[in-house]
Order: sequence, then structure tokens, then C-alpha cells
Amino acid sequence: MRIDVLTLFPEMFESVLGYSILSRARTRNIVDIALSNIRDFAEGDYRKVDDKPYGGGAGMVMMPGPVFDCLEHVRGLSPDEGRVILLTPQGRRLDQPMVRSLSAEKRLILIAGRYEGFDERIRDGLGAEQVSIGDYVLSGGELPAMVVIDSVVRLLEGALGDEDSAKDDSFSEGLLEYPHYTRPEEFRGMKVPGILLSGNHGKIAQWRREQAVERTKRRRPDLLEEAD
Ligand code: 9D3
Repeated sequence: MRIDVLTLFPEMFESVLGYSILSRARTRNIVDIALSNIRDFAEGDYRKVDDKPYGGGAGMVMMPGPVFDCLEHVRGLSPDEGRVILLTPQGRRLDQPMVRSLSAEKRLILIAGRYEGFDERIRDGLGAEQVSIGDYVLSGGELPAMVVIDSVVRLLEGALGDEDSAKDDSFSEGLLEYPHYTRPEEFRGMKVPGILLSGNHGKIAQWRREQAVERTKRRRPDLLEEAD
């Protein structure tokens, strides 16, 4: 997969892309991630990318010119069309089915914004899908773009190492996870449930399923509505 990111802060991405699963996926050529600075497509001595809103009001608005020019440049970097995603609080909320669908694409083009918002002609004219990562206010679209990248890349064939569990147990799809324990058997008076030490794999699987259903009921009843 190829992922292009259009951003005013390409440096923000470097640490996240340089660690663990993402770093390994890049060195193994499972994903090629290219960062483009929208400011490189701004004009004038000041390379302005934002301006005051027509009609007045607080905050600045991201100008359409640099974003359109940057996208046109980026499109030419690879023959694949790519699914264009605009990160915005007004977008459809990202969830695992959307992540799965994005992971099936050959190319993604992510646009991260700053300021109070995009000039409406960016939304109208770019033919982009608008995506949000949830109902809370962040300072820009960069962290959301990194969330999309991380969630998508870990689903790509070969991205997870042996130590990362590649697939969930089938029953746990759509449920919260069952409780996990490792050594020691007793820690500060808290014991590992005896069943996990029993060696009875049938009973262990049954206990885990019950635990997963029970904690989903208690903490996330909304998920249970949709699970099998
Ligand atoms: C008062 C209006 N604000 C909208 C809630 C303006 C505004 C605040 C922060 C507009 C953009 C932003 C920056 N956020 C994003 O670009 C963003 C975002 C987010 O803040 N939360 C969840 N998902 C996303 S995707 C992009």
C-alpha cells in the first residue's frame, strides 16, 4: 500500500512512523508512506496557508489554493488513483469496519488540516471522504491521520510479527477482551484465576468467552447489540 499525507507539520509524523509495527512495515516495504508539506504549495514571501473568514468571526480558515495544488502534485507521484480522506471533526466516525475497508485499498491520500477549519471549497471540490476519529476536539488533523495509518497498516499482510497476535479468537469479534494474566501467579495478594492454571483448554476457552461477554455487557452494552 502507498499512503500519502498532506500536512502543515510533516515532522509530527516522524516519531510515530519510526517505531514498532509501523517502522517494520515500512522497512519490509509493506507500506510506503510519503509526507508532503502543504506550505510548499503556498505563494508569496510569507507562504500563507490560512486567512480570515469571509463574513467575519473568530479564527482562521485554511485556504483552498495550497491544498488543491499539493493534492495535484501528490496525485502525480504514483499512477494509482487513491482514496482521498479529509480528516475533519465533521466527518464520519472511524470504526474497525471502515479501517478494514481502507486496508483493502492500494493507495490512501490523507489530508490533515489546522486552524478552525477548511474553506468549504476544499470539502466540495476535492471529492474527498470526510473522516473523524471521535467526538472530542483536537488541535489539528495530524493525530487523526496517524490513528488512521496505525489502524490500517497493522491489518496489512505481514505487518504483524509473530509476537503480535495476528487474529483474535473468533468468538471475541465485536466483544471486549477477556482478562489476561502473566507471571507471577500471585502479585501483591492478587491471584491468577485457578482455571487458567488448570491445563483444561476447553474450560479455559469457555471461561474466557463468559468473561468477554460479561464485561462487554457491563462496560459496552452498545457493542453487544451488534455482536453475534
Ligand atoms: C468550534 C468548532 N471547532 C469544531 C469542533 C473547530 C475545530 C476545532 C479543532 C476545527 C478543527 C479542529 C481540529 N481537529 C481536526 O482537524 C480533526 C479532529 C478532531 O478534532 N477530533 C476528532 N477527529 C478529528 S479529524 C480532524
